[in-house]
Amino acid sequence: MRSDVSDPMSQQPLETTAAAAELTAFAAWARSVEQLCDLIDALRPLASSLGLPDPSATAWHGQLFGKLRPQAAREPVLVAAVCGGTNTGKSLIANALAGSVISRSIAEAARTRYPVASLPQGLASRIDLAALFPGFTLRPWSSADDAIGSEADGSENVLVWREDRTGKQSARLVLLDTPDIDGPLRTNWQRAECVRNACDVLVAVLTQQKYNDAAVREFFAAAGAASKTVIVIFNMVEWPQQRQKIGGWLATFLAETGIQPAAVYAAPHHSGHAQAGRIDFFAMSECAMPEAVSLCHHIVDHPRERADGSTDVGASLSDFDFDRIKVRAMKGAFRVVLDSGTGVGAWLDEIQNHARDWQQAQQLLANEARVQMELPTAPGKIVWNEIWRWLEPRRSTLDLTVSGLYRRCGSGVLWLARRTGLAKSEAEQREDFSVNELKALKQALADFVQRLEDACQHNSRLAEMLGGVLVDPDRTAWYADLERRHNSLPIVSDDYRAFVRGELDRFSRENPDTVGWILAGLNVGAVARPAITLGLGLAGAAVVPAAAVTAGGLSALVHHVGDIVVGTAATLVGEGALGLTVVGLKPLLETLFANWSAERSRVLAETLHGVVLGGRLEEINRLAAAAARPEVAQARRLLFECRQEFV
Ligand SMILES: Nc1nc2c(ncn2[C@@H]2O[C@H](COP(=O)(O)OP(=O)(O)OP(=O)(O)O)[C@@H](O)[C@H]2O)c(=O)[nH]1
Ligand SMILES: [Mg+2]
Repeated sequence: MRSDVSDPMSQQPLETTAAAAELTAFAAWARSVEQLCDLIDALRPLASSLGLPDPSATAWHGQLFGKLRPQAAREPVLVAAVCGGTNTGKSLIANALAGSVISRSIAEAARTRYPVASLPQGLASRIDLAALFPGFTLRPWSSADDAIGSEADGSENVLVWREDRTGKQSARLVLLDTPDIDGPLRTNWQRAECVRNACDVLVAVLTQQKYNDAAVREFFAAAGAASKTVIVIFNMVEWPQQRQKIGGWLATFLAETGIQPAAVYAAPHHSGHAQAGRIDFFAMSECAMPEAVSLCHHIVDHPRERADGSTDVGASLSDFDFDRIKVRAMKGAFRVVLDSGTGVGAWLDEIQNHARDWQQAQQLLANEARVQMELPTAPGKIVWNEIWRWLEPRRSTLDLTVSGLYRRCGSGVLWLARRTGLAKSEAEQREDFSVNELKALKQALADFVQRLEDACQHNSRLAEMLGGVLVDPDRTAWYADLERRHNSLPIVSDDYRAFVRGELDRFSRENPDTVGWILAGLNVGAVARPAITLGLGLAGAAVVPAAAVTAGGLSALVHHVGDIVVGTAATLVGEGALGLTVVGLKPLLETLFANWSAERSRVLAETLHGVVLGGRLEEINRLAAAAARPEVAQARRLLFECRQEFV
């Protein structure tokens, strides 16, 4: 989506060239870039859980977060960085280009630890430097040793800056010295990479020894892929004896990196000059690249040649066609981000592919990891007590009469039943129920683990996640945990209470005269004996008992419960004597009992899963749902829109 960014470059109006107009157009994409970054940040933790490598090391991430986001809507300064292997003379060269010693050049390797930026005068107060160089802590320059740092320095990424004191630096040029890309300190490489990502122009410092090292090739290939403009300087050359060889070295370097340099220079090996901080550059006109040269036509048209034939490369930088180089680098960055094989889209593909693996794992668990469990007969009082609780405040005089009558009848029935061994006290019933339920649960646990093991055999993702849990587990601990959790389960939950109240409220509204019917059953033990399949709380298998209540799978159970409740009441109390009918009451009781069973089953299933799987089930669900995350679709839409414009 295009945004209406007000002209962010108004502080320094551009010439009305075609390239300048193109640069202004980038600002319109700043919002899309910002949104894309936010979406990627939101998806990163998920991608990491899916096992994807951290994207921050990828080329697209570097260009998106290190270049496009900071620069799309910002004043288009040209960022030029001196980069290369350790001890190749980068600092010496950066100082020469800046016309001043901004970064100490030292005989030992890997000594420059922090990038040092030379800014045009006035820029620091005009732009937000920290935003231009994300990931760095900005520190004003105090001496040429700032970049050396010390052993005591931590891993903080510092970028030292100062404004140009010569007054010669182009008003839109930011020039940087950078740490090495191949020395022993990895943090140096990373800092150099961050600067490389942000820059438009790279001054590649190569030596005979290092022009073809793997780390060097890799570093510059990324710059080539992102269409940065590259100036190659072969340093420490035996001059002019080795001049003929430079063409060969260069050809290898270019073939390996895909770079087309805008200019190529040789800097002769000269200890005396180097120690005095001086270095000379000789243009290798025989190595010029026709295509790239057009970006720097001034260099060719007006070479900044000195009397001795050397070139003032620092002054040449000011002659660059800034706008065209900037546009090229910005478009190059977009191309890296939008590349269908290696860009953001490929990362989203990976997320979705991994998520699909998890969907398969999820499906397998849903199909396989189910256990049958015979729940013991539930004491009817569990539900009746709830009904009674609801009735108590509503009892009218008439109700009280009826209630008293039935209570007496009921008590008589219970007394009889107990005497004949048919009924137990409520506490005894509950105790029996609890013991039997735990026994059934333990059996289900053993079955469940067996099924999980089988599932792991057929799915590597599951084996990865569950293997550690299932291999040689401390099963005694599981059983103890199961028992502990079971003990602490309330037999009637608050949710169920609320549900009963709601149902009874509804029922009494619709059947104001039938409250008395309920009383008929109060002292009669209603029995629920549900046979339950415990499935995992996964898509398609979620909460089997509850689903079954509505889908008819439990209809047998429901009728069973209803029949027992009502049938017992009729038989023991005497239907004819009391003149009661159970027609209206039956569906209500069915619902109340069936839902108690459904909820109980769900809670037991969750307990069982909790014991064996802990939070892994939620994790599997989360991973399987990754493909459908809205951020993925939104990111794809943004990529599509950008692709229309930039590819
Ligand atoms: N003889 C000679 N010495 C050079 C030349 N260029 C650089 N040096 C020396 O090489 C050493 C390293 O130079 P630096 O400019 O510090 O190199 P660097 O690439 O910045 O090194 P790190 O930042 O430590 O990776 C210094 O002692 C320089 O004086 C050259 O062309 N000839
Ligand atoms: Mg250095």
